Amino acid sequence: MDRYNALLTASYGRHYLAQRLVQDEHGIESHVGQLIQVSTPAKQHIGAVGDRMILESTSADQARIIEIETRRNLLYRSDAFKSKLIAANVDQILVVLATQPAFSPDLLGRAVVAAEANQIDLHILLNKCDLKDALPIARKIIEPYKRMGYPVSEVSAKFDPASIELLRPALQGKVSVFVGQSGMGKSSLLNAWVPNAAALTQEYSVRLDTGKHTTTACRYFDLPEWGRDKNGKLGGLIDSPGFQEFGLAHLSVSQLQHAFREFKSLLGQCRFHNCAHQSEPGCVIRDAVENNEIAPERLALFRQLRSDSKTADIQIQGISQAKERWSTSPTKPSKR
Ligand SMILES: Nc1nc2c(ncn2[C@@H]2O[C@H](COP(=O)(O)OP(=O)(O)OP(=O)(O)O)[C@@H](O)[C@H]2O)c(=O)[nH]1
Ligand SMILES: [Mg+2]
Ligand SMILES: [Zn+2]
Repeated sequence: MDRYNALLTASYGRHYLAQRLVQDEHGIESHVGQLIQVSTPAKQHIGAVGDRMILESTSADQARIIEIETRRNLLYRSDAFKSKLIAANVDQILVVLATQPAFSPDLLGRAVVAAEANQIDLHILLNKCDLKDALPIARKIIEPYKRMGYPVSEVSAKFDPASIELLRPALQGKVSVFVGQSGMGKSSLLNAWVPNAAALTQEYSVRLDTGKHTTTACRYFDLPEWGRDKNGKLGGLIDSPGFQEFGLAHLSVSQLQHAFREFKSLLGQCRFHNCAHQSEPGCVIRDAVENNEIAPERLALFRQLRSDSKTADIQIQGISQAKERWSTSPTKPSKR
């Protein structure tokens, strides 16, 4: 049986598409050839776009998964009942916000926490900056993140090509995944950076049989030639469906604390070592909020995530069991 390495390039529910991974004489890797339909024996959502796999041919354009390679990272969201994989092995999260419709500050906060917990770089894109009226409010919500050191770029996918071009260096050689609510302009940004994206999207949906629900699939797109870094590695963009809820119930309390960048220098300084930063006396995090060093919304988000976290045990087990069954070891955090 023909076995080969492949990249998972699209997922829609339990349907996956993949392409063969090949290396040229300089060791530069690319995924090439027709889209292969990948079947999953177990009734499990186990693959994510960006996964590297060993496949075994079952027909000319179909294969089954033999193994999923150990992931550098896995971005997913979950609540107490289920989890949804977004992407694996990414270098950077692009959080897409818009001036209009107004974005959810909570979702922004959660995307930032997810990035930190996975040690994935994050870049905030404020799109639709051509709509000036709503710009001040959007800027105000993003301001605390700018102060914490997260890069923020103001763009207009539709009306400011220069703002799009300016970001090319930030994408070169990296695999970036869009995260954001519906209607923020993720696909518009994709189309601005990847001119053939619309055609490939069409091909993906025919092969995935998504019908009209193309936006519910996650899909991988290569950048054009400008997207190579100095070593020749070509960057990619993963378009994901918009979502309203970014559940992070799978993160432990300890993971959560460390995922709040501005808490880090204060951790361990509260009077109680297991301080929940609620109403305990001698809480330095609460002090920092009172002194305007930490935004109150951030402490509120931490408390919310902390209370969600308790209910997550069953789900975490589910995920690790699925991984064992697929002979992939647990996600290791990526090195920056
Ligand atoms: N004014 C303005 N409108 C934009 C801009 N970018 C995108 N839009 C519009 O915003 C709407 C949503 O854009 P999409 O790119 O489909 O948004 P999305 O984030 O991919 O949405 P989902 O796929 O549903 O998650 C479309 O009507 C776009 O034309 C922009 O820079 N300025
Ligand atoms: Mg879209
Ligand atoms: Zn405290």
